[in-house]
Amino acid sequence: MAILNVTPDSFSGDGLQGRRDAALRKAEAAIAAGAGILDIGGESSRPGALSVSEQEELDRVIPLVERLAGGPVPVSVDTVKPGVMRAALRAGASLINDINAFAEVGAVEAVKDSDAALCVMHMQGEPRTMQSQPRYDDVVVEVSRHLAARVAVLGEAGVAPERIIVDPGFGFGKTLDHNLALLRAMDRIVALGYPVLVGLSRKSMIGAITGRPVESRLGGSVAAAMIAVQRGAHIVRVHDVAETVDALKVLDAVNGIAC
Ligand code: 7PM
Repeated sequence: MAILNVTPDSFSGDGLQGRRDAALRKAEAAIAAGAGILDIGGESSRPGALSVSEQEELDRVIPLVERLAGGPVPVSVDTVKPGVMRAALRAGASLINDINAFAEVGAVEAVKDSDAALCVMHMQGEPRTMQSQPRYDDVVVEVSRHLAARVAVLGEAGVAPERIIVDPGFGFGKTLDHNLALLRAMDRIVALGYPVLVGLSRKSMIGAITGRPVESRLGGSVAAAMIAVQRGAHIVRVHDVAETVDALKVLDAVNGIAC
């Protein structure tokens, strides 16, 4: 899954249309590099980030979804807003990726009657404050329970289990130790019985381990993606598609899986 952010901090200068054009070129490059899903996001979920208005997020994201849906790879939209979910589905999105696990009022309603896949992610707290003092008695148990509870809410609303993807939410209200515990226990997230998506690419845990700034975390990120897949993750959300695809081809070759 290739990350395509359409936020002012992700592309420098030249306004909304320039950012959309840059994102479109990036999407084409990601597809050529072997991405299987494009994940389009219009709101930065960086810890401490300010939220954007619904109209601004729609303006950033929907034209891109319209351009890319129906193309060679499915389009995912990374949003917590029910209005953006509805518009994304109308524009042809195949997956809604909600870091808030469809907990916003109206989010379940917005997605339940579509046939899109739904990614349910674990987060402790909210993006603005989640990294201040994350605390768990047992991070693996608590993340698993929370994911199962959110999946149950979707099921009660009539969402077929085949539509669900779960994500432990690396870095979302978690210390390095919490993130490492979750990566070590990937089999227990997999045991929930749904495809597992993980986002480790360039995250601060990679910085904490390697001592490198965000622009120098390629090697650490590829290693983390490999480990997650080897331990059973199905989808890796990454910035560096070509390098990650190469690494996973090596893994598949060793494991005897043709690709
Ligand atoms: C700044 C800090 C900007 C962190 C962006 C982020 C995930 C996600 C994100 C994830 C799923 C990033 C995050 N992370 N969606 N959206 N899983 N499903 O590093 O881990 O891209 S935003």
